[in-house]
Amino acid sequence: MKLPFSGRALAAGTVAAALLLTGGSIAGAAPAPSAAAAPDISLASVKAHLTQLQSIASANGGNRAHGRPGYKASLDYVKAKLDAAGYTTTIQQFTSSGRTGYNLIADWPGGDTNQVVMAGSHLDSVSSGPGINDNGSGSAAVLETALAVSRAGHHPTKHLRFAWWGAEELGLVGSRYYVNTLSAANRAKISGYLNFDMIGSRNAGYFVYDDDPAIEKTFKDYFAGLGVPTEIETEGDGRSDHAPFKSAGVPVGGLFTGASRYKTAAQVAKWGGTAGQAFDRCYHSSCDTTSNINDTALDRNSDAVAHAVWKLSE
Ligand code: DTR
Ligand code: CA
Ligand code: ZN
Ligand code: ZN
Repeated sequence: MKLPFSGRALAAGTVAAALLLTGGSIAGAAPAPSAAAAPDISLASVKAHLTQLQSIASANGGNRAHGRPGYKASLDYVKAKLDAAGYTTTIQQFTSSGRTGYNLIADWPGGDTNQVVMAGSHLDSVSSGPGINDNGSGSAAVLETALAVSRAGHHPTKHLRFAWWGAEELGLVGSRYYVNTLSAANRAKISGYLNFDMIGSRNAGYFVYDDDPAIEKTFKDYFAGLGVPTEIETEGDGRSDHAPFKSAGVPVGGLFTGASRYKTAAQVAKWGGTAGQAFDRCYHSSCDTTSNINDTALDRNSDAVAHAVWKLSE
């Protein structure tokens, strides 16, 4: 039976309550939820990661694609930051299209490992460009959120796990490999998976995945608090790394600022920008560089990533 995010927490809680009633002891009983709010995620820090990813692409044939030196250099950059911040990192290796691919998994020590909240993004680009919006933006926001958890010495009730996927552009290969190689028991421990793929599009829209209701509400409430209207994400089913988790019955959600579809006049009225133009006109192109980022969208979405990680793991 597929439980929604809120239901999984409740189920875990119910078991805990049952044990208490029977006098059973629960090692690590969940403390009262912390009211701590997520810190502001610095746009400058997120953009500093994008500058590094741009430099990596420039030094490696102009891309960070699966199986190319730029991808592994990107992974090594992210891993070094996380290792220095106290994460337990794991590199998962796989093969796709005859080339070696890598996922990076980073566990934050502590929390109830029977309730794992995951946040992830694909780190690979297409071979035609550096992939700064697609998907340096999601990767940098997830990285900076993970670093903020460490800087804050934050220890939520649930266990936090962050992931950077390989070979998404070849068909969700890395995330599918991760989900398919999880045991059923470990898969059932994942309370929810949050996906961030393209969250800084120049002609940005603010789209929230309409999958798990509790996760969707967390994002929509956050943007409502900013006075930013959102729309549900309609083109994404099966088109990014949340799909393998959803197929496995894990509650999923995420954010998206748009790719090659055109922004409408009605959307311009909500969000500004340019009607009749793609949300990201450098989608899968060589011009997807650090100049292809909307700072306001990247900042708002980075803060939304942190808000959801704090809120859904408390
Ligand atoms: N498949 C992603 C871009 C993408 C296109 N539509 C959606 C919807 C939701 C998330 C991502 C996407 C890529 O090219 O990496
Ligand atoms: Ca911010
Ligand atoms: Zn892409
Ligand atoms: Zn992408």
